Amino acid sequence: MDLSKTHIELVKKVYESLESNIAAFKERKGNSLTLAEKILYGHSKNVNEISLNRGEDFGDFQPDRVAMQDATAQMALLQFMQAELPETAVPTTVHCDHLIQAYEGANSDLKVANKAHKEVFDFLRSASEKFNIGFWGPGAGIIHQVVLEQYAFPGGMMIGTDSHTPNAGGIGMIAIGVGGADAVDVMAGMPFNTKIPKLIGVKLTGTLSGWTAPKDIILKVAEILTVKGGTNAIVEYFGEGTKSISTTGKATITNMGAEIGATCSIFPFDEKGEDYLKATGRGDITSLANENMHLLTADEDVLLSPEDYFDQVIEIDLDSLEPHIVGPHTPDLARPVSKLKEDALENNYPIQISNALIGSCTNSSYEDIGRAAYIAREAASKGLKAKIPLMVTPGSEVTRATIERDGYLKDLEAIGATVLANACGPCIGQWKRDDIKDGDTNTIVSSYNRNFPARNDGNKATLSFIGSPESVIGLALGGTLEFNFLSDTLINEDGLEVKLTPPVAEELPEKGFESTLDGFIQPKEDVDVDIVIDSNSERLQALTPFDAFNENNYVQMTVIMKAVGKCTTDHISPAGKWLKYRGHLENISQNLFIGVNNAFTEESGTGVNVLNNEIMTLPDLAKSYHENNINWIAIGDENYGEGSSREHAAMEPRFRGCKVVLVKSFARIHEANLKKQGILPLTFEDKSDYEKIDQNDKLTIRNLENLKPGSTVTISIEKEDGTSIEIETNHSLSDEQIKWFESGSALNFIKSI
Ligand code: MIC
Ligand code: SF4
Repeated sequence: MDLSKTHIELVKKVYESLESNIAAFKERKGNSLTLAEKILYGHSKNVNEISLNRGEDFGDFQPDRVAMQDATAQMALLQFMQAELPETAVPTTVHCDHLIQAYEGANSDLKVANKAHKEVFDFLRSASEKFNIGFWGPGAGIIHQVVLEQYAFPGGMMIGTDSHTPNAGGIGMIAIGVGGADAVDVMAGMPFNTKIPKLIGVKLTGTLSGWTAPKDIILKVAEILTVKGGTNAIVEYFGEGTKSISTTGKATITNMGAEIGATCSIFPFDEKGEDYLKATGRGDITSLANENMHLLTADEDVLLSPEDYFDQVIEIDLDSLEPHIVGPHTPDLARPVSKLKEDALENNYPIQISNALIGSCTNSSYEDIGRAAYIAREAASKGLKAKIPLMVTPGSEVTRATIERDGYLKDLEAIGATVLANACGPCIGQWKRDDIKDGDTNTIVSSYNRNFPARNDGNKATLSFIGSPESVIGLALGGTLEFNFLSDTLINEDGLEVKLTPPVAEELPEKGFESTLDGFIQPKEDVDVDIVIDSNSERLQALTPFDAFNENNYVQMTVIMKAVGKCTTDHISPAGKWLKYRGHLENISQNLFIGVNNAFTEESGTGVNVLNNEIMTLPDLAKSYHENNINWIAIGDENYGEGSSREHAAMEPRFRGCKVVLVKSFARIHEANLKKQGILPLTFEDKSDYEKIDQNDKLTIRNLENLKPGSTVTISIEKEDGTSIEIETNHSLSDEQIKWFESGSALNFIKSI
């Protein structure tokens, strides 16, 4: 079967089962349904038994597709190989996008990447061939754009080993970011088990206009809900305002739902969706979707009295929404562009911008680049150029070829832009900068989605701000955070004062998209492929199963570190130069906790070795404890593990002897990843107990063999002076997840049944 697209037969089957499941669920609930409920419960494994207890219980779901990107697919496929199955149970794709480093521009950067990562790309290609997985090679595009263009369909459900998988929610799909082990379950034919999400409704009124873009909607939502406000919830958008937003604009919004911790976000299917499906060569799905609109939109009552159906409702008026700029260091630190200057001066942010970047999986659509190109064209005609380096990362080869054909790339190049490969590049630290040294404080602006410290260039002193592509181009022309492109003027090359006008561009290409499958490899049928992993490889390492539960491991655990404040997966296992080791657990463990601010030491990424009181880097400390068979526990603050889906942030501590992670609160994907790998994730019953844990304490948990869903876990803390105290903690393991814990990992459990 052709694996380059979703086949109409699959969509038909999905609509048939949605029809009967939704009817059954409606009867059980005895009430109208939101769109999220329809698609989510419509995909439940057993609609008659699934719990109605949102935000508390776990449920089993059956996704229609799986997608993986190169940096997470390696570990996922290494785990899938252990299941010894001939092929994946549901259609699956692999996308090579994260490993390509941005330096000189698309062509030469791709050549360098193909050489540097040959071993990994070969592994991914042969594993894809063996397990009948569609393979998108380097240069074909960023996973979420390719998925939106080729595979996403309204009413479908997919999981992807990347936190921005919810991008596909823009066309009405429930698309959830997961760790590799969750993907392995589904590829092995098992259900996807997750906490049944709560429902947040976002009502959009008015219409977007002028400089304001879809990005500004999600930046506003992030400001309102904060980085943890969406945890274990689906965000459903509704209201008149949704109708004026293009499908790719909607995808920008659902993509960045990851930044508020949402399980996923979704928009109803509408005319914009139809246009998009047609433009991307999927008119057949449009007709089918139109016949099934009742499955792809919320019930009328929900729109009339949303408060009765959602756990929380917020409202945003698009008529009065201003462009926003967020950052630095967190995506929920927002202000309208008119306040940027004042805020920057007040906080001493470097006013001069060093680089501007547009594109990424979040904002690289035809419309985004079209609006950016409009501003560039106007600027060039008025004698202006970008004052600072400007980089563009297109999201897919289909879009890149189209924007090239339609002259948009030329417009951007004319004001000084460099076009990079169709890949993540600087969004994930794959950016070789020659213009600054490590430690140099500087400001950058991008249209990406994440801005945690060190994320883009590995330099913690870089202050990264995020805005829409149009805002970024505006700032690139002004060159400083002081420039308000809405109202200020610029002096052009002839010394004249000029002003920019609001951008206008087509949502979709009038001449259609360039149709190209460049970089896609269809697995050959009936070919027996051997996957070879060189035992001396630095990049790939076969996995060995983790040990099963042993109660003695939870006695007198040493505290390796106590994270203070934000501790994202970029703090626990950064990407950038470490992406190279994503297929080699031992080598990548050398980055464990390297960005963590530890309460017990001054310099981030360091800890005190209890064996000799020496201060060492946390990865070295973890290694030393591992070699000395010391069981350890890590302590964390709020929203621990925010950000990426990378399961390395759970596998590395597990590999190095971590038994428990105890925090004030968890981000969803990271907590799930810890459970999958056999680490016990616990939260403080009383958050102030966090203060009671000191460097030299020894923590003991007894009776874990009697762990039950909902039971509390008592930890006794033995202090250095011989006294001890007890604290209560909570776990969220379900019956099934307790079995994973007892087996040592979810994978060990699957293999045992
Ligand atoms: C990210 O945006 O942080 C990433 C890199 O895409 C990650 C995945 C990874 O770490 O490989 C994500 O979002 O899940
Ligand atoms: Fe790639 Fe950045 Fe998108 Fe992650 S957020 S998938 S790194 S472009």
